Amino acid sequence: MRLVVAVVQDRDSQAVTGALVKHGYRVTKGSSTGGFLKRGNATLLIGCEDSMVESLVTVIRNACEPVAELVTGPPANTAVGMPVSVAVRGSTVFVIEVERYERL
Ligand code: 2BA
Repeated sequence: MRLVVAVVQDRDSQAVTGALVKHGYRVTKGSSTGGFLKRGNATLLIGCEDSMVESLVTVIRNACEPVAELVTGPPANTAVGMPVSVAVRGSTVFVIEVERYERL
């Protein structure tokens, strides 16, 4: 069993969760905020069998905007007033081994 944690951009979150559910995955979506740009994003928790992880990553990749977004401007709420130019990717994915999984 694995727990996949995927941070996706707000604009892609509905498409990604919809695609995951359509492909049979169980998903929990939480609202989150990126620490650098202070923009809203979504953090998805998906528990699945090891053998399903690769196809899960493919589903996420296909449901996100393919082109990384270039944001130019100062990150909000920082002391640094300098504009920044960063490429925001479709998704950042972590795969964690699960010791125990129960649905009670
Ligand atoms: P943010 O933290 O708001 O980061 C937005 C984008 O700013 C990042 O895009 C990256 O291109 C850039 N960036 C972030 N931290 C930076 C730093 N210390 N110096 C220079 N540039 C920096 P992505 O890498 O696509 O990340 C998108 C969002 O995914 C992040 O939003 C954050 O919410 C999450 N994320 C990415 N990597 C993470 C990690 N290692 N741990 C936890 N969350 C992560």
